[in-house]
Amino acid sequence: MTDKAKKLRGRRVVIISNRLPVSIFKENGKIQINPSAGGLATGLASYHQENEGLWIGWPGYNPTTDKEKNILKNRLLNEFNCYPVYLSNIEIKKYYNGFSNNTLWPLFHYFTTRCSYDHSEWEYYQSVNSKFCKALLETVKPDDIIWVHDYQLMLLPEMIRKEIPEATIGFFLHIPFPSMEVFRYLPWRNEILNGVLGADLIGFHTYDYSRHFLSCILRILGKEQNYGQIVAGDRVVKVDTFPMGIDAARFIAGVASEEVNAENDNLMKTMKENKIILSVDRLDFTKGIPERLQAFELFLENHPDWHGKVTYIMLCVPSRDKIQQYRMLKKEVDELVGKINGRFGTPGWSPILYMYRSVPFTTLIGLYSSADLALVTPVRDGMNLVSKEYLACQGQHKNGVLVLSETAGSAAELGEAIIVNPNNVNSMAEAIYQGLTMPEEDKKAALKLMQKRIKRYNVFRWADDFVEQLVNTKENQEKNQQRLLAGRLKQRLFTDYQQANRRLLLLDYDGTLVSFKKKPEQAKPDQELIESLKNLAGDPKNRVVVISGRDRGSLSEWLAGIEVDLVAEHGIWIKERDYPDWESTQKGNPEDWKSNIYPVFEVFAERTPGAFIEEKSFSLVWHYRKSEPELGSLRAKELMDAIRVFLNSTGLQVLLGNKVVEVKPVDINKGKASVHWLEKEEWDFILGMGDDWTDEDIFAVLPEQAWSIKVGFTAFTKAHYYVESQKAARSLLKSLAGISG
Ligand code: ADQ
Repeated sequence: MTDKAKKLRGRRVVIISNRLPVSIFKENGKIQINPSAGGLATGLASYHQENEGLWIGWPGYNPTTDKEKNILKNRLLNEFNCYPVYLSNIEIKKYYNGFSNNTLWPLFHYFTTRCSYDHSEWEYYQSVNSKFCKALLETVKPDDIIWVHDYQLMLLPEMIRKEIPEATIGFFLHIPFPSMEVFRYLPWRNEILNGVLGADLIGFHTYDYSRHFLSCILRILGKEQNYGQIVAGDRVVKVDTFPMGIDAARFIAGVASEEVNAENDNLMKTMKENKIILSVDRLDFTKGIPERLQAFELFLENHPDWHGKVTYIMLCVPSRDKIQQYRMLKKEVDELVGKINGRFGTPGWSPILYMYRSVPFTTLIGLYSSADLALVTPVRDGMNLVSKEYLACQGQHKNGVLVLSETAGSAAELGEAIIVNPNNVNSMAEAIYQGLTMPEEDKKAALKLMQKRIKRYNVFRWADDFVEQLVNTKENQEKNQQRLLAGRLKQRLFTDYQQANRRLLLLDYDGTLVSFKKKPEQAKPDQELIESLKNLAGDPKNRVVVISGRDRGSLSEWLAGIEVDLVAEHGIWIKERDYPDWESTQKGNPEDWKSNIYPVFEVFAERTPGAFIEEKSFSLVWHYRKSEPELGSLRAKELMDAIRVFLNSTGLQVLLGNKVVEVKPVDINKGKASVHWLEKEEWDFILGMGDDWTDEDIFAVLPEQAWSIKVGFTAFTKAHYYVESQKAARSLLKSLAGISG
């Protein structure tokens, strides 16, 4: 058994994408089904066959009767392991041409002025996503690994999660994920983000797209990330980068085939000695076709010695031609080609050979392998498989040069290409010249390096990597799930509590007993909390200690009249319930060091809108909860670096808390304060609960059998258990307060 097989343990991978990897057409009244030729389709289809999985999607063809629908469904299932989702004409219009291709596609490619924000199209997008969900539910098996693909189905992961909470779900986006500044234009941005967060693993082609997504999650949904991990309810969702590869071996083998050699011979006869420039794309405004034509025109203008010696073969696949903007682009491209051929062409030479159609695989690799230079210059492209396919086909007949746009995802991997800015027509024209005149040795060296990468990280490695990480993410989630204080575990806690006679409860305040507020002084306890604390503290078997970073004044005022013990400023001040006064655990005059640190805090507060300083008797706190989150955490790190210089041998420490930077004496922490109570008696029930990492010091000093509870999930904590939110922490206390005896 291979490592991969062991990991999957016979589990089926169910791929869901808008289109199935088949083309369907009617010939003499009979339906013909063929595998389709696109990059995603062929690459993933080989993977799909190897794993005997299932592929759910729209077959691109609408049978008119139920009988025909069923026949087609059975054939797709039996011959191709495919399961069709039939879409009506209005659904295709509104969900596919509309919301998918007229809103998400242009927005995600930074063409914000081309976006339409149409509410009825959004409604169809939702209903078609649920149609896909329904289709999945009809055929899914309990152990399946579900892999959702691309921008047409961004709501689907959340929909599946609602129906099958324990499902293993991956999501991969094939197009760019735009920066937050662009994504936030979308009126349904929250719904789209939450939709995707239903997955366990979310994959993008490049690090930049992952970074943009995480930034949107933080800025729009307010969810923090930790090494690409986001807490969504009781699940940790992982975001990572998986640059998609191609089935390189298939292209390499294809180039050597007799059929392709015959294609090459034919082409060479037509082209004579001419150098061949090639471009291959769907006719889409993201592919930069008019800009590329202008660059070629400029190249001919600047280098008349190349007239008659070079032919640009421009292969365009018809795409989305039901959309008006695509029809206009077609017209623009036709006119530009006509203009350039008219301006430079001679009776024996046409500078541009324009083919507007899809071609068979052998013709495609024939062109790839005989082109001296490929112009891959999209203005934006998620990855761009054409660049990789071209390189895979090179080296047998020619050592070709790749001119590649810096805004194609593949530019992150193919640094040895001639990298251009697709809007800079001058530099693209020069890149053409540079590529055509490059010494053979340089071409060979660049090609070798890029080919090595393409062969190694092929589409199988890509898919295996994704699925393996998805399974790992799920396994980690399940381990974490066992620590969630719910069900039987919670019941055991209640029983332990009930049976104990000497109970110690160590409770953090902000984020545990009350939720975070924009201003620290707004976090007063509400009536429900006061009741719970009164009940708990009023039980003679209990000792309840509220351990906080707050100042004495606030705690005394807010918790007045409740029989709790108090710890202020992380342990600088202690107030036992039977004594009227606070006691300091510190000696010395804090004013000496405060006067040095305060001005530094001030400078950082001025440079960070929303940040402010809180002064406590033995500590200084720099708050950034109200600041723009990314700027706030950047400044917090800078501030910590700046402060550390002052702290050498001062007996002070600087700590990063929940949206705060705090400077305080080194021997002060919540753990030390907890020991004061831990050593007081022989407790038979100990519970410590807190949300932030200063509470880790409490968890660290608790005995093994204690109930250490983290509020909110994090992958890194010393606590044995966790509750999912501050609300859950409150409800736990309320339940304990209700247990008598
Ligand atoms: P596309 O925008 O379609 O894909 P691309 O990655 O270049 O872009 O894939 C196009 C595929 O179509 C290639 O496999 C190519 O061989 C094939 N093709 C192009 N012209 C053809 C023709 N005339 N005849 C036959 N076949 C042709 C989207 C994203 C990309 C991302 C892919 C995969 O926009 O950024 O790389 O998905 O994730």
